[in-house]
Amino acid sequence: MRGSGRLAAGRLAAGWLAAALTLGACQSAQPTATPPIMPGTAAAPREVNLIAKDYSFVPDVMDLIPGEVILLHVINGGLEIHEAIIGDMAVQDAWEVAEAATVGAPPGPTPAVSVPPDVAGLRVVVRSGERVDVTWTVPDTSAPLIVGCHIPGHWAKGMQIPVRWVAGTDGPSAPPA
Ligand SMILES: [Cu+2]
Repeated sequence: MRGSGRLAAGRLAAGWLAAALTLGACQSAQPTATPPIMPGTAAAPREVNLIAKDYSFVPDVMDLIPGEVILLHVINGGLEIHEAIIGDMAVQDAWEVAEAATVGAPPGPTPAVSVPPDVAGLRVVVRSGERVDVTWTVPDTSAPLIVGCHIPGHWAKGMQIPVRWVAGTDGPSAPPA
């Protein structure tokens, strides 16, 4: 009996391992489409989680609805300071250049780092282990936007993900078609 019990336990463990491997395979595949989401409003912002690690973002794409209001939670699960800058390529370039000037200064961005308002985008700086919450009105556009980190060297290490524009549902109050 004891022998067969061990065998059963072994099979169970193998099953869990296979399931874990399958999950791992799914996570490394292309980003999957999310189910329809309701756009956030000023009264009820939609919550969006973004995790910064050393040196990547999770998830690897940010789904946003043009014009909605979100409550963005940026969580730093890494050991280094990170930031999330949301904007187009001009915004990303501006911050990359501005923050490169901080190389050699004490760790982290200094208050002196800034860019012209028209290329500022949204910037959320988060220290290791911290979470910063920001309410933000998403631009009403379909132009390409990127989420990037420009702490010196981080962009080049892969801290950049695209915004994927999605169509929100009209919600339960939608008029009948
Ligand atoms: Cu970073």
